[in-house]
Amino acid sequence: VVVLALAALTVAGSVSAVTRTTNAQAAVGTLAAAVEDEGADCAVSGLPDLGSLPTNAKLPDPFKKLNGTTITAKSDWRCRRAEIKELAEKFVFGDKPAKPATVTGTVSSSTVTVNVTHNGRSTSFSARVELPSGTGPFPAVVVVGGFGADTATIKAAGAAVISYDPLAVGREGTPRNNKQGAFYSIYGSSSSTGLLAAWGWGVSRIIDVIEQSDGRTLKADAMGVTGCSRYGKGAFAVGVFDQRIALTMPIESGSAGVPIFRGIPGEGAQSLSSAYGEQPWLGDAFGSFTGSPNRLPVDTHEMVAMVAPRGLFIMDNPHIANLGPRSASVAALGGAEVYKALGAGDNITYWSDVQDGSHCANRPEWRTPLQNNIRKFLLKTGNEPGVIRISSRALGRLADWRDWPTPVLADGPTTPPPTTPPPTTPPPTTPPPT
Ligand code: MCU
Repeated sequence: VVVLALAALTVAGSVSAVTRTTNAQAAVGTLAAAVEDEGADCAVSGLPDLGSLPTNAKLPDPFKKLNGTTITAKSDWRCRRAEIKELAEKFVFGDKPAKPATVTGTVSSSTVTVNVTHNGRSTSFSARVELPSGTGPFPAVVVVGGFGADTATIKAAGAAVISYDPLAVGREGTPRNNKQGAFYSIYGSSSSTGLLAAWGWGVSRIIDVIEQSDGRTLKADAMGVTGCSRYGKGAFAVGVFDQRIALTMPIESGSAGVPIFRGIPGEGAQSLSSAYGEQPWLGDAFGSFTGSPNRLPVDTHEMVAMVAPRGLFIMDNPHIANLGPRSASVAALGGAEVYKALGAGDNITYWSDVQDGSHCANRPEWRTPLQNNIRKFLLKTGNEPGVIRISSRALGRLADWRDWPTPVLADGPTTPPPTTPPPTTPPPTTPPPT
């Protein structure tokens, strides 16, 4: 039974009220998948070629499959998500390869080490661990890069902090044809995969090692990720591409992060050509779209949707137009339609109603929602509903960007399981013996 509940959010000062309809949800503990790519068995066909992409000024319909039909059941989402993943890899991020042939390593109370061997090439990297007080095993939040995340609050909530240096896995400052770092020592310096997918690959390997450990220190099934600015782009990509991540928390991610690529005209966000050219964050294939985002067959609202139904807490700064906070709010609202259709509307929070305008500041407004999200998705001791708090300084309107409805998705499978039909003609009667 689906219970419809109307969650009216507080109108406070400059916050615009957003009213959402959310469905009752399944137990939070089961939201993250046991594997990195839960839809890997979906046979995706019909991926478009670069040359045949239509122009679409609106956000692509997240519910419409590559074959042109619209999904009708919640169970259809996993293979529709697999299509979006393929599109996102092909045209935006570059390929994020599956788990390499050999991943080994160690987990201690101070370090996670990772060793990878694949196709005759080897690499390794490590990350610093800080445990909260109390007795483990602990959930953990991977902090991408060295700034902007409130690590004290994360630990106070009861989660460990894993400080991950993404630059060891995908270095900045290299030309696209000579990428460097652990990822590229395995897949080659001319790999067309961008840094964000490479950074995501590195976090996935950390999770592999935690999974393979004795489980006494860190819990692989209670992992979160966060990071600010370019590392907010990274944190977002980590959560989008690894379904073992139970809670994704990008902060002030800007272009190549949460904001829709199509972009609100005149907002003043970092342009796609600037973001594409500044660092090889996005995949090489994205170069075809910096001047024509309307040809992209995917946009970031669908990357938000790829995180569904898992926990997502997007933090944004409405004071810096260069970060594209209005365009980010549209991505969040668009992706939230998928959360709602899946009955998981309570699992997404977007929060740009903050006072301090400094980039990557430690913000008091986010402490309580940060702790609530950690309790709900990592410790599994809370169930605070998600909220959409868009600052009126940086308000985007989804209605301007979509030409598709949100379907009501059935709970059961689309096609009923085959049953043996009852016999329609009575069996021939044997004539009585004469
Ligand atoms: C918002 O993230 C980036 C931004 O895209 C870049 O243009 C700028 O150089 O750096 C920002 C950042 O990472 O700041 C710490």
